[in-house]
Amino acid sequence: MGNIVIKTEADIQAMRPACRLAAQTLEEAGKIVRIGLTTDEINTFVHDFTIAAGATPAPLNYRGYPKSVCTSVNEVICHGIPGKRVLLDGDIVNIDVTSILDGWHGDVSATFYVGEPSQEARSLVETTRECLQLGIDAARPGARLGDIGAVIQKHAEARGCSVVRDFVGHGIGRSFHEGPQVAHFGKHGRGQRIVKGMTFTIEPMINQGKWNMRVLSDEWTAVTTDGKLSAQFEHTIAITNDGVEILTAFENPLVNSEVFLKD
Ligand code: EYF
Ligand code: CO
Repeated sequence: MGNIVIKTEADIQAMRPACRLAAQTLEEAGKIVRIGLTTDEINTFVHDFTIAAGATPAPLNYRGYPKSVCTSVNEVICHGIPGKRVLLDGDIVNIDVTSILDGWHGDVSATFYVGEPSQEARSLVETTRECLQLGIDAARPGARLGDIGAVIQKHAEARGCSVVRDFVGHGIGRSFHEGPQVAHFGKHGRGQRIVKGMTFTIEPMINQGKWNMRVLSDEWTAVTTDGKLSAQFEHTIAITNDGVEILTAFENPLVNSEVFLKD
């Protein structure tokens, strides 16, 4: 995954537009989620929106990945490839956007409801949203990466869910993936010390059932082995003097995600 690159204030300032664009793209993509949409239509939307902003979709051709966004439906944990899959009432879909703007990356994802979710789906998605927020709250100078994993794991398991082991958050900046690796499980006081100037993602993948995964024959799509639901949320953050800045913060509530709870 590469070395940890500590960013200066000027670097973080330069990263902000890429992160803002990724967040805006995800906000807009969430608005088009509806019963009957194909995941390929999400890909087209994200691709065109990104290009229109003068940016590049980082996933496209990244290590051979064939599309501009990942769309992970129901039992798909991550790296779902957009295609002919039609979204159905009750599905959940994670949209994972990474934009490159002026040489800097911003990486953000959220899970959206399609139509009316089951109680189980809603419980998993809200637990996962909470896991990300708890992880962000644990990130500050002087803390350790294990503190982030520990709070996420504790919350997920208290809700009867499990934490995916095979994929981690990552440092990000001029590269899509750099150090450190940010596990979403672990122990308080363990792992690397968090310092000012680190920029990394936290992107917990939380399963309704067991954490085990397998990769489909397309060699990209990671699914739960037990066929149960998986959800994910992600932000890119920067470690500041006394805490954290969410570089991919949303300007508005996410339509078809948290706004659902206000109904
Ligand atoms: C075995 C890819 C490479 N990898 C990571 C390439 O961090 C991400 N999202 O938050 C992320 C997104 C994508 C990604 C999109 C494509 N890839 C996928 C699966 C396996 C692999 O290398
Ligand atoms: Co990521």
